[in-house]
Amino acid sequence: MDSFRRVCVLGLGYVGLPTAAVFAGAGLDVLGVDTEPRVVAAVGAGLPHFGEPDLDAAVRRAVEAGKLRAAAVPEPADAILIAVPTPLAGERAAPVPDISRVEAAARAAAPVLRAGTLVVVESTVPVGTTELVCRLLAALRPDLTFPHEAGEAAAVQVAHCPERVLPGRVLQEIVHNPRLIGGVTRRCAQRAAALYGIVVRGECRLTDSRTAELAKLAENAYRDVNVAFANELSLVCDRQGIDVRELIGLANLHPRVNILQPGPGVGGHCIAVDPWFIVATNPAEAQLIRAARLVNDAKPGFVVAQVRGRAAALGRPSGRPVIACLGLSYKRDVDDLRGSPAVEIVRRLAEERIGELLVVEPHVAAPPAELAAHGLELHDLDGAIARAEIVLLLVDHMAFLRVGREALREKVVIDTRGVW
Ligand code: SAJ
Repeated sequence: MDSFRRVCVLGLGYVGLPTAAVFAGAGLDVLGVDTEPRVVAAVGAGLPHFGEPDLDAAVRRAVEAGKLRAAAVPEPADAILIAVPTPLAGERAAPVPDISRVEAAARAAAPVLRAGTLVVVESTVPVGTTELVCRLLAALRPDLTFPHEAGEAAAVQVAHCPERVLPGRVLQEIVHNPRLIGGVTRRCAQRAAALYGIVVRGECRLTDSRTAELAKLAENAYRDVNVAFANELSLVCDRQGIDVRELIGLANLHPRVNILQPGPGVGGHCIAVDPWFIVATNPAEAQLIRAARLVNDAKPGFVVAQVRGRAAALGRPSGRPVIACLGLSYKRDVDDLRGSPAVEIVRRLAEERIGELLVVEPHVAAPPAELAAHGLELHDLDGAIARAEIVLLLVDHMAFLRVGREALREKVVIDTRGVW
């Protein structure tokens, strides 16, 4: 019977910190490790450094119980989880995965490995990265054996168990989602399944590390392709003078059709990123996945053109109508602005000096630097709508759904989410 008492989580971001809190909540001794001193200080004090429902209480409880600690460097543990970001690098038209943080985490973990340690890569990674981590660890620890060479007899086990949690529902989904357990060998997968079995209530499905790596990428590419289909339909409908929401509602009456919703573009650090991990290594095969990325990346430009056109049609002598821009985050009811199409749209409107922009984002305290650089500040919802001639809804936050028809009367409304 495998027993895991001590777990070390490398990377205390939106996956690593909730994961650390969940294992600590199950009674394990968890050390959270991060290279950012500010993150270590915050977590050590029981305070998450980003917003996520129920995370505050979970982290505070775990720290108060002495089950969760934070540090800058790893300590020996029964299991070491790597949950660091894997962003894109290179040119925007043909980006490539940057796995340098995974490599750095593996290098940081190497000195504390011992016979019996399980290493799990949770970060979303290109196919082959888990085996690459094995090779890297083996080079640094010639005194230990690793599964890519020693197979089932290896002293250290290595697996890929990709996170699949949806921001906004992370704590529930860590526990209740089915989990992919990709072992470099069968024994690696079995040990990882034993670890996740402590907290995961969903099915733990065992496979090899390469299949688990591609399955995770395929999930996000699937969603990206489906959103791209909806976004492409929105362009077709715009040209044909057809209401795309009505169209999708009608098409979805078909029992085997389920079209997603068009929006201002696809943002965040997963769906807009991970498909490129497939394209970068399979450029000839991944034509559809690449096309979907390009369709979704072009959508902010379409929204900017819409606003430009509607602003010009108002015919203000100053040429600059007041535009309320509602929402900056990459999706509803989160405070995450990374890769957000809303931020891109507002920045491009500011660069082109289209209108006087009143930005509203109830989930953050200050505008991001790229908007502050244009002198933009945050405004309150009611005041911004009252002053605006054009109301541009970019994110379907709950707070915006309550805006009454009365408040929007005689305004030009551009609702990129179709909620009004
Ligand atoms: N979006 C639309 N229309 C839709 C659905 C989404 O425009 O009908 C947009 C959103 O507004 C947002 C973007 O797509 O800008 C992505 O949002 P999302 O809610 O689809 O996904 P993420 O990026 O928050 O989280 C995804 C999830 N993956 C899948 O649903 C397949 C999550 O389970 C993953 O764990 C996460 O990526 C990740 O970390 O990889």
